[in-house]
Amino acid sequence: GDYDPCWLRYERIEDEALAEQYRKWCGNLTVLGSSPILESARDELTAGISSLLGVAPALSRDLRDFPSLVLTASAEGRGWVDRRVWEGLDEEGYLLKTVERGGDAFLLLLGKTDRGALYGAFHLLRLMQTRRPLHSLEIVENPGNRLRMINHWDNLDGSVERGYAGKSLFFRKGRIVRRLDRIRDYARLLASAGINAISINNVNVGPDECRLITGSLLPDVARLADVFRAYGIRMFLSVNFASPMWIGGLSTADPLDPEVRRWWRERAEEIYRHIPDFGGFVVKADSEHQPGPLTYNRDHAEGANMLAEALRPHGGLVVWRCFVYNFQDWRDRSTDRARAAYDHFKPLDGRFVDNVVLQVKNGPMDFQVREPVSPLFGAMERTNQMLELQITQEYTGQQKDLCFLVPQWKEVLDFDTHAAGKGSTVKAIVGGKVFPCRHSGMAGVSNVGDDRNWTGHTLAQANLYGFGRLAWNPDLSAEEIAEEWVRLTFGHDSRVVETLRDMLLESWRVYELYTAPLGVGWMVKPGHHYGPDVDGYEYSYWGTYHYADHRGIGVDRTMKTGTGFTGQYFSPNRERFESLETCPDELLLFFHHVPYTHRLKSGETVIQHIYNTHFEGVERVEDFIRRWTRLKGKIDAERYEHVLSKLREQLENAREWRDVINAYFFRKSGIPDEKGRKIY
Ligand code: BDP
Repeated sequence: GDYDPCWLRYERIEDEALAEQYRKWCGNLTVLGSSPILESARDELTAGISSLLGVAPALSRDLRDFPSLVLTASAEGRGWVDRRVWEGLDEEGYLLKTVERGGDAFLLLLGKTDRGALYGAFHLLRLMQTRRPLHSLEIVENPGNRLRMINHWDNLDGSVERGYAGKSLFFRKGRIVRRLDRIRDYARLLASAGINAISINNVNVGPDECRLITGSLLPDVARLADVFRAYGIRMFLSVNFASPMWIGGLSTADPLDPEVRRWWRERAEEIYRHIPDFGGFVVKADSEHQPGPLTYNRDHAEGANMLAEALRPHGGLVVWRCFVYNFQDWRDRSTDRARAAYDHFKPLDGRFVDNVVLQVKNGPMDFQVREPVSPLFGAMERTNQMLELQITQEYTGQQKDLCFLVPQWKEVLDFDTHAAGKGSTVKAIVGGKVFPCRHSGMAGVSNVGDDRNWTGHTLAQANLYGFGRLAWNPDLSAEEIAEEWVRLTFGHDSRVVETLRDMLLESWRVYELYTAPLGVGWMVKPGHHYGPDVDGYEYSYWGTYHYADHRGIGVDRTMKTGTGFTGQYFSPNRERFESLETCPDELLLFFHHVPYTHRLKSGETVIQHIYNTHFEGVERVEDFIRRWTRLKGKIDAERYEHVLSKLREQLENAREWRDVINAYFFRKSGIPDEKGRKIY
């Protein structure tokens, strides 16, 4: 197609000696078994190998044809591996192994199921793309999370809520797109990164989108589901809790009403007639004007369980979001939005049936550049939980500014909740390793659209890739993922690899430097959320205040004098955040209201820290531009110029942030910059 292949470029390997070694393993591909997923794997191997090595593998279905590469999930394949290894493979796991056979050897690519084989095929191609040796392989892989999901916020009219990369890939003018070739390439990209579930429509479900679960659109949804299925990806839909009223002609959506229950059961039956392996529903209920069970004096468990019962006979899941809070008056300090999810859901632990999974945003507020980890993780030991991350950069530069989010996500995943003692990290909890749970995993809000490069900023492709890789293996480091992505996407020139890898790894911190300071968040323009607005939400009802005055800034969320939010954490996190002495600098203003002269652990005062970081943030973006320009000629002109223009845009943005934030705090505090720099 006329769009970017992203990390599946499969550029010809120039090193002839290496290509020759690879060809030895890729000359004859034998596929044992057949299914749409195995066909996808075979096609990917064929295309990838042809493109990387310049020769197509000979295809066969017969072992007597002297295979060099065997792709299978069959019993025959099992015969070549140790029983314990086979039993250690999860449903989606796989093995890449060199098998000696009568003085000869071949490469076995064995999945526990066809899906495993597909992931194995992508792994093999990645080894070649990153120039790794293929001899004496013995690689065993299992996914670290069962659910590895992408949530789209796409609307039927083709727009994308918080989308920064063009229009929806799926929808146009109230219908589902007819041409599916690009969807197929999207499925390839997702599967190659390990994604196995997708919800295609916005969590804010309008009347139009309700039609997705009716006969008028289900046949088209089913066509999309077919494409994704061939890549091991299950289709989910977001539903509106009031659908029985909006499209069912009922006068209520009360989850305990028998008519309402019947209506949902019938919907489920019809959906499964079209999509036999339908994944289930994603639900945003009683949140930001979306309807929900609370209207009927029912709680979230009653609401979620009702939908779960309708899906249960078919094997479907309810992904119920915990992004729930009450709108608040800024004059009323008795409530705190950060507390809301925990206050709503923690008391319901144990009440959700086992095909409900609660989806919890990484932080207690809303995808800010810096937030503490949500205290809900690990707090509901008898409830399925999954983590929600925002790949789309709503609050982190909107795919104009460079912001590689994997380092942030790593901090979230590695955070120790202490829910069941030391080592109860978020990744262990959502990986289902701390408390027994049937469903768990990770979801990411998509950052793609129909732009030629999929993500607006070409370098934002790394966030999509990184999300998938982390969902597959949360133990990968940010460095590994960054370098891998650069090699796949921009090749192996060492200057390119090092520069780009380092820029990615630094970029989140740089973005943080020039935006809202020390975890206070939210100093963004209301509505679209790009660029600074110092008092943007300060006197509104969204519950996102910073409380800056002439003496100080920050939100007191302590148990002693504040909202008591710190009390939602397990010890010792609770004490660590509660105390000014031990609260980490970068989260100081999230937890404490302090004077501008308060000294950070770094030794700087808060006000001097604000000035310094904002000057530094701009300088770091200038430095990005310098480093990037040194890559001229080493990267194709189109992508080189594109990234350069994005970086220049970012510099404008960073300057605006610096000047507005510094001026605001200078005027509030009256304290001049120690270094005498110009503050407007
Ligand atoms: C916020 C977005 C809003 C979403 C909401 C959500 O601003 O557009 O609908 O999250 O997650 O970050 O439901």
